[in-house]
Amino acid sequence: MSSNPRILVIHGPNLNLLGQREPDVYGAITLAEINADLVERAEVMSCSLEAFQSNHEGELIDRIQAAMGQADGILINPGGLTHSSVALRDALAAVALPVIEVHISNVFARESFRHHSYVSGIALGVISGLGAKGYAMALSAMLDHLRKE
Ligand code: CA2
Repeated sequence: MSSNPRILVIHGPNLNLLGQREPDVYGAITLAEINADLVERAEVMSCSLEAFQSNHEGELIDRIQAAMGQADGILINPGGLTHSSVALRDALAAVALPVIEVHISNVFARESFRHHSYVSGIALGVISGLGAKGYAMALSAMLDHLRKE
């Protein structure tokens, strides 16, 4: 593994609304602020980081496929597709990159339909319920993983 890993951060449907709706569940931070914080951290930790958000399952799958050979690890908050998308899981499995799944809210403290994730079974790990800080934790864990490979 190169000492300057390339990290792709994927945000699924509706996460563009962060900071604008439901601050009691998802906090007041915007997606742009989360991404800017991650880019800053990536610079400090000598890696490159690109973030992508889409409300469309097919666009997310296209972006994941394009990461083959272009990224070393993926951090993903699949949003509601976590609980419904076999196709997203298949795309992540196909690119065979290490994946860390992030959820801002604690999905296990919410409705039972949020307790199952199609992604967790192919993920290196899952962070749920620690707010937007979970993304920074996931970045740090991914870099530890890649640098030990
Ligand atoms: O807690 C998370 O990060 C979730 O992935 C968020 C998803 C939800 O379906 C998952 O069960 C848990 C929802 C994303 C919607 O994000 C919004 C953000 C602000 C306002 C409204 C929705």
